[in-house]
Amino acid sequence: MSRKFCVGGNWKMNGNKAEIAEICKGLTAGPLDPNTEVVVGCPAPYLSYARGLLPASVGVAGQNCFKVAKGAYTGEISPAMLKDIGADWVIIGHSERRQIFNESDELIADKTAHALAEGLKVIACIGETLQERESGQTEAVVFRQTKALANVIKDWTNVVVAYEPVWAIGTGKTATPQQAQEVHAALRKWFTENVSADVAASVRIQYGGSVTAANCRELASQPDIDGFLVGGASLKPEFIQIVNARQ
Ligand code: G2H
Repeated sequence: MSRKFCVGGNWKMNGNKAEIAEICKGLTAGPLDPNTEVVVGCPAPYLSYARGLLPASVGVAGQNCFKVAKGAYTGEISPAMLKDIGADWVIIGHSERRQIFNESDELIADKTAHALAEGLKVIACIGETLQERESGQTEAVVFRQTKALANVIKDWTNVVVAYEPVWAIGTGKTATPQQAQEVHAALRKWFTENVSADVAASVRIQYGGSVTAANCRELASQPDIDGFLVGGASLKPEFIQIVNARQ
């Protein structure tokens, strides 16, 4: 089964109107590989602004959402609100949410279930810390995180999994293509054994963690890497080269 390559930009808490306009100008000029699905994760206050500046072919994602539709949850944003202002995706469970904001596997699963029920597509992030990798727990950790998602996801069509080893995030330390491929292949095997062969063959698994124009091609050539979630480099013109990594 062929999986459409999918590259997400995760701008994190960066940018202002002028800078976002510049990034959107670059994405509009492209050229972007038509065989790659492109999504940008924009800070919530600028989602509508970015949506207005980007071509329709580029999806716009929130970087977080809450697990219910509305109510007394000061500071939170619901999937319905994201949809209402033109976002079609949301990034959930990024390691910065897990580590800085103490989000648990269960909360991330609840958010994912609700976002999907509201009609958003989800980039669901998983990944091990350096300590977990060094103590040989990489698979156990990513399987546990994926299992929490699988407990609530009935239909994986609108889910992209982003494998982001925490030790490679924003550190300039990329996983080698072999290290990334090894975990992606293990995840696909986990899907075969715990969800279904169909989902294992069709679910897209992005790699994230210090992806750049310089390292994206070799990573993109790995059979189980179906795209990237890109932080720092998504704020720069080189993001276009990353989108086009398979060309
Ligand atoms: C990982 C990634 C984007 P960076 O957080 O999700 O960021 O590419 O800066 O490591």
